[in-house]
Amino acid sequence: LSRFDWEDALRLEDRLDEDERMLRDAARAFAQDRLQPRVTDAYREERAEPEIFAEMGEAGLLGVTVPEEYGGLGASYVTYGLVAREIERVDSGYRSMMSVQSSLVMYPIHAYGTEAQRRKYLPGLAAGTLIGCFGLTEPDAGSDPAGMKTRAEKTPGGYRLTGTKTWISNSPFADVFVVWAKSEAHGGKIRGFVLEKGMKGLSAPKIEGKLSLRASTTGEIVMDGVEVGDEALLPGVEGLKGPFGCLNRARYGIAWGVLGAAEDCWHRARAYGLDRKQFGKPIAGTQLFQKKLADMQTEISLGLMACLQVGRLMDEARAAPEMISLIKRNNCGKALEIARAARDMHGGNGISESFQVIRHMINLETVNTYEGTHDIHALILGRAQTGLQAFF
Ligand code: TGC
Ligand code: FAD
Repeated sequence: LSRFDWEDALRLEDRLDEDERMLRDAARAFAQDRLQPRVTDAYREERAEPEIFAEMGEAGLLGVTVPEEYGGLGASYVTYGLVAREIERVDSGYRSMMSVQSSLVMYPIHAYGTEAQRRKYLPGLAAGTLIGCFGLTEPDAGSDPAGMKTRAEKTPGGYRLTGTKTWISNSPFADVFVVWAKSEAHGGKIRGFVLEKGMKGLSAPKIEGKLSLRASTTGEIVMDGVEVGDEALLPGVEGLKGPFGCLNRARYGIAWGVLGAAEDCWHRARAYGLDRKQFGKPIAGTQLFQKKLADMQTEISLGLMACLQVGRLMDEARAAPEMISLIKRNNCGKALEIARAARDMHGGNGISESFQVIRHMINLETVNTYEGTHDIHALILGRAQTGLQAFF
């Protein structure tokens, strides 16, 4: 039997290929060198940093799975997950910026768009010189996006869009808006449209006062009769499966990402416990402390292996959406528990920004909610095993 590596208990490393390890290492270096030094101030000041997109683009971290001819890396879904894990090791908000751009904006333009739309938007989005956002959620339609009110009316040469989207990552500084609306001309079916900053009737006010995910900027998308040409329609999909096709990819990335945040909390708690002495010995030498470390190690190790398995199936086009619900739900819930435990294990220091863990903890409250809440994913899994839907 070989040596046990406490940081990689089930030897995930052995299951990655050389390209995956190389791109993971590059993402880790970028995240630690470029993002970690600024996150504490950015979070405290709720600072918008759109320049991060160009930095991520330069590092090759946007559109990891998009083909190279459109500026992406043409890499595997496993690689995409590894990148998400490295970025979220620093902050869930930075991962959010990256995953919206990659999975919710570049993916639909590539998968559902025309060749002209791909050529127009994808290279800039991959470089981070264009910033994208994704508008599905509305004030009265969150968990139930089928209840959206945003509508697209047909005009002689295009469409007129009216409605409001809310809780939209990146929208206040976005250049490219992928929005979903019920289209009269398509029998009221949900269709995707690509809007651009500066269009008449389009605005994106910032949502102020967020106490979670403060390093990522969130806003509304207000469409007050925005007129677009026919070429703004994403022709390749109709119905809710359009936005859900994007969400499958983003949720998958989140399942990896939250374990990066959890690992950061675990490693910090372990280091703190080895250093901090009470009752004449390191607190890491107490049974309760070690049980918490063992629980963290176990959940993270199991969660990572599950992500790898789903990632491999995605790369073989054999993954089902319910698999993604299973890992998104479980990993978010476990990461939140781990962050809360790490906060506790730091004692009073645990509430200070300098020790980082409370920032992860508060961020993970958002991640547990967006892209389908913990309970909504339970209902997706419940429906899949009983055949009975329990949403209404
Ligand atoms: P339902 O009847 O289940 O399905 C309607 C149609 O959609 C298809 N479909 C899927 N297709 C692909 N992948 C999936 N995961 C799919 N899920 C459903 C389905 O086959 C059907 O197609 P068709 O052709 O038969 O019409 O629809 P429902 O209305 O009953 O859905 C219920 C529910 C709860 C599953 C769904 O609405 C849901 O998942 N709600 C959660 C909403 C959500 O996740 N919103 C996310 C907004 S974006 C976001 O949060 C970004 S944050 C990003 C960041 O900053 O990182
Ligand atoms: P609700 O749907 O009102 O849910 C409230 C509570 O009710 C939850 O606990 C939920 O689980 C529960 N609930 C709802 N329905 C049921 C049911 N049938 N049975 C049992 N319980 C139920 N959206 C976008 O489109 N694009 C983005 O870029 C984006 N970014 C976001 C960034 C942030 C920071 C946040 C906070 C949200 C973002 N969202 C985005 C929106 C996010 O997807 C929604 O907040 C999420 O889907 C939940 O919707 P809701 O907030 O309306 O809550």
